[in-house]
Amino acid sequence: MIWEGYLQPLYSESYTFYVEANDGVRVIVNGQTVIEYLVDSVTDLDTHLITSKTPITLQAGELVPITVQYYQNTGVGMIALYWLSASQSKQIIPSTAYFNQPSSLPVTGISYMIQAIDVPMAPTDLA
Ligand SMILES: [Ca+2]
Repeated sequence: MIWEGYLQPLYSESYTFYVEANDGVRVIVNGQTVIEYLVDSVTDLDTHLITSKTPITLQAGELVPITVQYYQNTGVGMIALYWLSASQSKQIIPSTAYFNQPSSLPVTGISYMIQAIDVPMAPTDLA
């Protein structure tokens, strides 16, 4: 699954990104891969909490392209994306900071935390 869009930070500061995921994830901000952990989680109860290797400097109010690539293998699937800077407390990035297009209004009405549980297949032969 791939999400593509734009982020609008509040501060002209160096940002660190965090992803909590089950299973694998890659995050690209402004063309720079900041998180890459394409690894299955060990169990359904386990999530990876990955911190970006290198902080990335963003400008207040300027839209920066972001791509999140995610895959779910088996069992539970979830992903949450966080950010942190000197003035920005660590939080799940709110929908008001996401834009579909550089000139559009913020994305609204969409949850950016996804949790899904595999539904076992029903037996097909009950004879
Ligand atoms: Ca999983």
